[in-house]
Amino acid sequence: MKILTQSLPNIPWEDRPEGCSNVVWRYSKNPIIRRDQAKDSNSIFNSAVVPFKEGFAGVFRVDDKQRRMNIRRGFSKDGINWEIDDKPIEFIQETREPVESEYKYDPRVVFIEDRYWITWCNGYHGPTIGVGYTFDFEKFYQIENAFLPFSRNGVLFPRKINGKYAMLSRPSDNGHTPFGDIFYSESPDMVHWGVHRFVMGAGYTPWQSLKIGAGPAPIETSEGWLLFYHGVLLSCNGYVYSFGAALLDLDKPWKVIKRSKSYLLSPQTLYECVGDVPNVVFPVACLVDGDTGRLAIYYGAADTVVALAFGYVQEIVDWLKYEN
Ligand code: BMA
Repeated sequence: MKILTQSLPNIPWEDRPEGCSNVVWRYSKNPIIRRDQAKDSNSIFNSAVVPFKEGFAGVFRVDDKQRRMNIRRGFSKDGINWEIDDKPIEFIQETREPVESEYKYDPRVVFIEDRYWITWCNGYHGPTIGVGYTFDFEKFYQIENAFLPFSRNGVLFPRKINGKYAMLSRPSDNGHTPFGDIFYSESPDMVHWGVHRFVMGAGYTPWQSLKIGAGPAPIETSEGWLLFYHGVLLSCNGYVYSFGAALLDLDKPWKVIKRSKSYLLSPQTLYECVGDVPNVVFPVACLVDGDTGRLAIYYGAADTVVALAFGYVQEIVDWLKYEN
């Protein structure tokens, strides 16, 4: 199998602990970002990171002490210790008239061709998918929302597919949506989105029975796109967020080759089970080293902190195909 991603020798990493047979394992020093690590922050979670210059850059979901949801920039040398800005990102509007943004949350960042694209859940008469970009993490530009409300979990593929930008999304409602399936859409210009296709829906197995949503940008391998996605189960105490993986067809990513029957990670540690929203692991970013296949998955824990988990692309693909 080939992993069609750049090499990243400085990827954060910790070997699988002895005696652990899980395909994905947690970093022993989790959480890596505390809830109060930025000015006025109530919580920092569901945040996106990418390789940048000699280190890493990121866009962080920081809810402040008024409980306003917004996104801030951060930098890190090692991908583990982060400096996060005091204030939300101010976007320069690249639109005919400014796009309303009542709130911003759950960012994803992916490098495509010449710039870092950012998508997030944008408050525009309800949640929908906001889109912006930066070349240098100094100036940020916002373009039109990709979709009508209500939608969440807008996740771009890291390259054009059949000549078009490609995005996964999850149509929703204005509340704590009790349903949710993943769809695929394409665009010639990042503004006009269409050719919508159903990818996969809630159900299948119990951990993902209520709703599902795409996580980090899919990873290209010769076997297909490796997608991590969250799945939600409704218990007598409320929603429980776990995550698993799927393999999508390279040319027609709405065709699912394989899908997790079991979860890869479910809320089990104290920092995943105790916080503002208990029992949530929510992956939004993933670093990959194309040479070794090492993966560092960044996930929000209990809507309060950021944590890190590790794995190998090859092992996860094998697990999907043969074991799970
Ligand atoms: C979703 C989003 C996520 C959050 C999750 C669990 O609807 O709001 O940001 O992590 O719920 O509360």
